[in-house]
Amino acid sequence: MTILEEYLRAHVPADLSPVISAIAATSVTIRKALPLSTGMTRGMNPSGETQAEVDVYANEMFASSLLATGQVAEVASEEMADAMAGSGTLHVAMDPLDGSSNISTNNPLGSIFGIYSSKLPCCGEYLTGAAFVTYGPMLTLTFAAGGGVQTFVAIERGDRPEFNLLEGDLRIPEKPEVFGFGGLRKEWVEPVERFVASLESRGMKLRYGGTFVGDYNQVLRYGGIFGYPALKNKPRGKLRVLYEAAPMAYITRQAHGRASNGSRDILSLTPSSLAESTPVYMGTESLVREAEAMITGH
Ligand code: FBP
Repeated sequence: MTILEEYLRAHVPADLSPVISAIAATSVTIRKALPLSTGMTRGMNPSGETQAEVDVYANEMFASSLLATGQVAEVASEEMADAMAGSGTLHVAMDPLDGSSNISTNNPLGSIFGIYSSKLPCCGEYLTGAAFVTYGPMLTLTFAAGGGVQTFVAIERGDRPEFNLLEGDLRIPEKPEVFGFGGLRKEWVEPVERFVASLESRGMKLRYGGTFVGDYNQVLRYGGIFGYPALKNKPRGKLRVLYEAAPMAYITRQAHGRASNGSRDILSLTPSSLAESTPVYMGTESLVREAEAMITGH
């Protein structure tokens, strides 16, 4: 069994490796804290969403462990208005706890990280690595650092779990099986309504639980498409470019899929603010290109 530390030493650049290691170690702490903090706070994040207790806790834990690596120049977060400064050269943008509104229903949760080589906000093409943690039946860490997509699983060994390779060089299946689209159907723009109806008519299975990470794991495994589309009342959709869409787009590209805002590659977007959002369509390349053709009309 390949363990994470071995893999990082052999395959990941020396500045990125401690960052991935810190994410893995801190995810174990977050996992343990989940049952103890299921409440909501009175606080609001910069996107105007009520913060769950665990949003605030996860933000503090990940920010301090990332800065403690000495490799990080700044940490920006969905839960903070401004980035925190550090002494390194890498720029990390994170969604410390994705889908936190699902904690009380015990649905899968996630944490998402984009590791950039340029000051934030910046274009997705400056990503040098990306990672996401899934808090589900298993605790898994999926990441890409230029050499394909790897998934490691936490296995209880002694007092601290060890991360072992679960799946190497993940490729999104070309034969699509599942789809999941967020937002209220009555709010979808017309081309999206038509596109989803065509997926249903092809007998594809609906998989939507309301956590980006949990839902996208299904697409990465079975092939298909995840979308949080442009809405009639929210033409920029809901998911944030820097913290959510671009890091998952980086992993999608490394897994030979495609990630789009409906007309162009999400990694080509340059957000003008830290919390800027974008419509998201990602997964099996052929399906995403089909969605783009319907949305752009050509
Ligand atoms: P946060 O919990 O990080 O704010 O994430 C947003 C999110 O919960 C995604 O995980 C999910 O895909 C989407 O919002 C669900 O939105 P909706 O409830 O509108 O379908």
